[in-house]
Amino acid sequence: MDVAIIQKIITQLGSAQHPVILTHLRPDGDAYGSLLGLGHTLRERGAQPQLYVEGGMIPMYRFLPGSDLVQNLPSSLPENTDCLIGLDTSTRERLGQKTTSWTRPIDIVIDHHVSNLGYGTLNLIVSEIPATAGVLFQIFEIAGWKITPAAATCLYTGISTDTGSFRYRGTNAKTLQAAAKLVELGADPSEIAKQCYLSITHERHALKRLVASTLSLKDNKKSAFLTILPDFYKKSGANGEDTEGIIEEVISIQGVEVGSLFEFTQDGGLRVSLRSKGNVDVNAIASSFGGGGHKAAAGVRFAKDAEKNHDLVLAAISKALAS
Ligand SMILES: [Mn+2]
Repeated sequence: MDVAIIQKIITQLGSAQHPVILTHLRPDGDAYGSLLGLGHTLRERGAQPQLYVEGGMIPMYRFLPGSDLVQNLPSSLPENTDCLIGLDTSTRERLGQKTTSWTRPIDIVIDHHVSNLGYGTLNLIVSEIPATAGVLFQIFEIAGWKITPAAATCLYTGISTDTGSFRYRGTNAKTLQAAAKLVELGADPSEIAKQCYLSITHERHALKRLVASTLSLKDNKKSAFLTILPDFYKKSGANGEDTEGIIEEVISIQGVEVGSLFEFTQDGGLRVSLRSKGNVDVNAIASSFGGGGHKAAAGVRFAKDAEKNHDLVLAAISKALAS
């Protein structure tokens, strides 16, 4: 953590009256948790933050306190904006198509993706902390800002979901200390776990079953992959956001070192998610195709040549497993 940058961020965040906070497309628990965790904390300090995300709030995370504060991305930035913040988002494009026409630069980027090159005026990218919500927690601690029970719940949710419920490599004593503090401040671990892990919809479960039936294994059963075809959504009644967590189905298999999920999209594109138990760096694989993420969890999207790229990614995984 770069102390000088943190102090600058604290000064700028602390003086903003009308900050706008953004996060990435297809938001997950850390995206929403960070967005709302920062939103609550700045509101507590008297500011009037606007919280935007492409598509607004998805049903699964509506349990988060203040979820009605999250709005769909507007086509233009409010005129009184005095600080523009991007959270948990590794590239400028991932903040959403609509934001590309905004002329204001991103003032502050706070993230934990190792692939983030820093597209903000101030960039705090801490890849040793396994969730952006955890980076925010550290900032609030250093600043001495009050973390309300609502903010604690949102930050805890971000840390819990991005660490796979404190299971992934990268979870360390500091992660658990942050989680413990957030529980002391009002986060309820079992209620959050119930909402995040024990509340999947029947549609999502139907999609999971369809996807699980596509399981293929290769490289001596060290590589396992799943496929999503466009008609799976119609068959299951599920939505795009319901794919979150499906990849756990493959990486959870004994002996599998790399799990991948290939989603063939309606427009002929391909979305690839990669997970590793830790011996293979999937960020390196994703980066070689223009994607990125973390060592144990990464992704890449292709606009075309879905079949060809599917085979190329599988070949890259084989090569990494053989080395
Ligand atoms: Mn994250």
